[in-house]
Amino acid sequence: EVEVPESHPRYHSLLTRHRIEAGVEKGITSQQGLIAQGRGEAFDYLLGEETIPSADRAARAAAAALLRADQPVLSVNGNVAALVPEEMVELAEVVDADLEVNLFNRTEARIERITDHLREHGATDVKGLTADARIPGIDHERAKVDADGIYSADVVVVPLEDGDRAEALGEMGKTEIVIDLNPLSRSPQVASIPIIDNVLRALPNITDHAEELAGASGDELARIVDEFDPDEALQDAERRIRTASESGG
Ligand code: PTJ
Repeated sequence: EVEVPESHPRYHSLLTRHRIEAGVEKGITSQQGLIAQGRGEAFDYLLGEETIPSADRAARAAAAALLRADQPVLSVNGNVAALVPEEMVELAEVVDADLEVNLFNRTEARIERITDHLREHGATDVKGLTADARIPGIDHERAKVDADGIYSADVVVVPLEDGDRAEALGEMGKTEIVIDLNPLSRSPQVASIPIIDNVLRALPNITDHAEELAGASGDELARIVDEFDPDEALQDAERRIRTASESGG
């Protein structure tokens, strides 16, 4: 690992890049993951590299939806595994969700490596290798999911999901929570709860909200979910980005 001094103005951004690079070296993250990271960074820069208030409200709604769920599942891909393995395991514990490795560029070898990597970070049961069900309307490889995991889940967290799959999961009637830095991307646009934030900040934030809402009644949780407006959250993030780029960042 490369040493980055904490005083460096782009410390967090550089650290994140190194984690993704290390993920590629370990065979956890795909080459395309590097490109995705670069795209994400540009949007994060324009968002001020902070959790904007509308993204915080989305994270709270996500926590409420997860706590209310009968069968919540957190989907893990190569970027998420490299960036936030511990945070995924922690959120799964707090909201009693399953973890499922589900890849855009699916290979069994990478699923196995990510599963091991999550276990090293404290996960006990990791789904994704059984792949005995299919998401309807998606081409074969990308449709593969576990029957007792994403396929039957009522609430799914899909960070950095591709648009086709996000849409297909939504059509299956699931409450879909998407974390993506680009508010114009199709996946957050079709999500029930889009969180326009970096996974590095969004995941621990959902966990914090879930811990805080742990004693809330079912009615209270339902109210938090119902009051959340996805279009407003998307528009707010887009406005932030446009204002930042007009003023030169
Ligand atoms: O490991 P796999 O095979 O499942 O592949 C995962 C990637 C992410 C490579 C794959 O799903 C992909 O190609 O995604 P896209 O189409 O490049 O989209 C990635 C989206 O995530 C973009 O909208 C980025 O802005 C966003 N993004 C990138 N890094 C982050 C992010 N959003 C939140 N936090 C990040 N750290």
